[in-house]
Amino acid sequence: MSTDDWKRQAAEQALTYVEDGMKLGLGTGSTAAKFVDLLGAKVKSGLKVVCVPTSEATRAQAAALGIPLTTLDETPELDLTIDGADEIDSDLRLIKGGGGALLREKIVAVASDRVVIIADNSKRVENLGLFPLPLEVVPFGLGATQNLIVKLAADCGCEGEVKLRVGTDGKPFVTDNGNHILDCAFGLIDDPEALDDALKLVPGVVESGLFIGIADVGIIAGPKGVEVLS
Ligand code: ABF
Repeated sequence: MSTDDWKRQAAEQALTYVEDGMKLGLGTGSTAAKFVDLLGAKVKSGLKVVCVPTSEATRAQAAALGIPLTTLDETPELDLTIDGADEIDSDLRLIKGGGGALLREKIVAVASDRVVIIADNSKRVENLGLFPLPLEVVPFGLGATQNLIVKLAADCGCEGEVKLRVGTDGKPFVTDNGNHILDCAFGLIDDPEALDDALKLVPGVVESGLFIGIADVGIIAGPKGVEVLS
């Protein structure tokens, strides 16, 4: 079995949390995309749901599959969100944002009664931080924002390179919200809560990829089977 199979296994298990009539948040990334594919098949065979996508990419995928879509303006409270992650620890703390959709992902997750994270076992970590922490930042004042991030992170014992993400076109990556992403290679994060609190004090930081106290269930699939964290 490959990583792709494990992503699919986790996505299949997540389907068991979906009930007819639910309002769903749809995540972003290759694992979430597998869930969207499976959901599309269920919708085709009669499942009634209405969904809020967390990115334009997911919106396009879901629309192509005929999944009914809505927005958080029309439907501000959701029953369940299914999304992927870049890292997940045993306390269901996450790093997200490798796909650049962290802001919408967090808004949608927080608007949901329940959040289920699906992943292959390469995402399961003892300590967060090996994956560089993404921060969504406004383009204005980038240099000053970057300096303040470095300073406040150091106060939390986190040091490392803070790099502007560059897209495949060689230009700064632009999120669906018109912002940029800074990838912070701090290494292992001793106190994710303290770092998250500190980063939120930086005016140019729109949102951090640390998702703490947001996920309710983690479904991790790997060579030893499926592990469910809750
Ligand atoms: C989203 O997609 C993100 O928050 C995370 O960055 C990424 C995970 O992607 P994949 O499932 O492709 O590894 O869930």
